[in-house]
Amino acid sequence: MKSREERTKWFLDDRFGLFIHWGLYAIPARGEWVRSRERLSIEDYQPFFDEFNPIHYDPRAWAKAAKAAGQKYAVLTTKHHDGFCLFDSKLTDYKATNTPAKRDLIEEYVEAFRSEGLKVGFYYSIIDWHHDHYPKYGDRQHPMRDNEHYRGEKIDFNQYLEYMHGQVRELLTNYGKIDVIWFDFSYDEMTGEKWKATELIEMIRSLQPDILIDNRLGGNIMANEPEIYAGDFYSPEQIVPPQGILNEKNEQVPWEACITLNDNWGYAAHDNNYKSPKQVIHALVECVSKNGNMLLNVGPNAKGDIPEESLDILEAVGKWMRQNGESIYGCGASFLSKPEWGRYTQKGNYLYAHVYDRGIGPIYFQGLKGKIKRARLLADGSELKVQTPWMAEQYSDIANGAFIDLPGAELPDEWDTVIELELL
Ligand code: FHN
Repeated sequence: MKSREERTKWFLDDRFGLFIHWGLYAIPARGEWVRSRERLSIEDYQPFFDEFNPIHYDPRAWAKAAKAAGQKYAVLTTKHHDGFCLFDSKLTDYKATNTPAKRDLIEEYVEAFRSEGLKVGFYYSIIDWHHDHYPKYGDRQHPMRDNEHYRGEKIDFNQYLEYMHGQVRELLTNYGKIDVIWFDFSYDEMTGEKWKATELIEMIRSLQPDILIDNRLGGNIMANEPEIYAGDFYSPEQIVPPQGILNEKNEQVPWEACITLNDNWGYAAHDNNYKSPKQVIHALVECVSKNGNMLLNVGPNAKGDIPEESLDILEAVGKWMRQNGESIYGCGASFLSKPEWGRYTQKGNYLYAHVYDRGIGPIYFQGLKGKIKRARLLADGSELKVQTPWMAEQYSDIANGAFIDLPGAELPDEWDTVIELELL
């Protein structure tokens, strides 16, 4: 079996993925936790099952949008906490093929994204608010957590685990090579071997030896000797870890920050608090500058359409990526510390200066005197000259610094102007 380093090579090269949260919750359109927040019973939620028919669902269009945005892989919810399966599971009737949709939405997703050259990942919720044998009363977030009807209910959690493991087996058997399985999430005593995680991982590795697994089954991926189920990558959420992710031996741990475009993972009709393309680009650069990936989320609506606001952001990010993707793909942290004017990413002897602040005069590169073989504006390949300005010796550290002048008072790209430096 490949080492984690071998398995994650493509992941660290690709850097940028699309997260997709989609399911019945797109109909109430108040986010994917609507059942928990509003204490909706299965009966309250049933009308959404009875009407689910995403007539606009076109995963090929989704894949094209992701590809145009510069995203190299995708992770789609096969089942979220509400227990609704987008795939044709033989272990439940609570699935898309039994709704008016009458489609295996996962099969179509896999075919479409593969046809556009993207890698495919499955999100799978180990939490299940629909299954009879999942804990309810007193649970941290189950919709029926404080419903007296369920106090003292007798369940057989092993029946749930048999179901959960069985569905993971279906997902990793019936849809060809899967590149990522993204479990979500462990909490309180519901972690690790409570999920029979070792047995689950052994089954996964027997079916898909090279698949990447996130760290949300439990355990400690940063430990000296992580548990077998601690995962291949760490999964910070709605944050870019200030120092990146290192283990107890101070070694880099692969990580991927998952970020929403507005404030919801699942479709929320009234959530218009979208991030700007500039914020998304800066978040992606921030992740890569700290050896991380970014998984950027969209929440399609009940008809199967990705919201226009999300598509507009993806399109704008894609324009920047087409001009500057070399500063993202296969890049990581630089040997240099963060500069005053922006960020560095690096790939071998290519250093990428992400200039956010134009400042006045030339851009100063601490520590690079005599080390720059060639400087180019990455977006158009135009030459930039390394030159020490007049009087510099009187006011700055030119013993080891270098200066590169940018034409004009404004940045060529106000979101992020990237200078490619080939180092000697
Ligand atoms: O509860 C889920 C949430 O709905 C969403 O899926 C995020 C995405 O990472 N994960 C959990 C919250 O941590």
